[in-house]
Amino acid sequence: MYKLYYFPSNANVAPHILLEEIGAPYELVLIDRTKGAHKEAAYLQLNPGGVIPTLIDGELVLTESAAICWYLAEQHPQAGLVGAVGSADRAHALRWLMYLTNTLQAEILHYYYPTRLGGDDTVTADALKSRAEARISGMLTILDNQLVTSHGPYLLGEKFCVADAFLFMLCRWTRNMAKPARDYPQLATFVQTMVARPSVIRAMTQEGVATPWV
Ligand SMILES: N[C@@H](CCC(=O)N[C@@H](CS)C(=O)NCC(=O)O)C(=O)O
Repeated sequence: MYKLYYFPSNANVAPHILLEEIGAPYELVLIDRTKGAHKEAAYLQLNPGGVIPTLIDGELVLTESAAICWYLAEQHPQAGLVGAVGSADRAHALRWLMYLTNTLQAEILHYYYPTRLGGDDTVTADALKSRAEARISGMLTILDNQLVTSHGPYLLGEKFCVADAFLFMLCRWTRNMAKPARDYPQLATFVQTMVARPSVIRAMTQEGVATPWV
């Protein structure tokens, strides 16, 4: 049985949705960030960076949310979360998953943790935060345009893929920004479609996340 270490609404949301899509048995293990549990020795042995999430599958200990998503999709081909090896659909699913994790997710982390880059000076932190928000806006526009290209409601078109769970998680993280993902025309349809998916409803409810989710 899979074990997913999580904290509500953290980077575990995408793998959690995919576990629900797949229907495989799994256990959720709360890592209480409010008590610093993600920096305790026992968790650091699993996840040396002390970040959430971590997936356990037997002997395998896997960190990095996007890698966990990809692993789950590959382990359960019947769930249809990635196309066949060598297919264009698979290449595009990986392309968008990579874009989301190494571009948009990275920038969102700058928005939430500006002092990590700029130190404790509040003027610098505010400037970094606002710069990050402007860059995030450009990235959301690229994603919105992709949903035009694919004809939606998902990144690759009518068929839900592994990257859509990740996109939903990041859309949620923009919810308090001046122009959140839900205010972009195609992303608005995307998030509405996602919040109606049973896998999303189950994952968000299990994590105890209050509505509205995005
Ligand atoms: N690249 C990592 C980033 C994970 C990450 O930053 N998780 C946040 C929660 S969303 C965290 O644990 N932050 C605690 C910290 O940075 O100390 C992944 O995608 O798994």
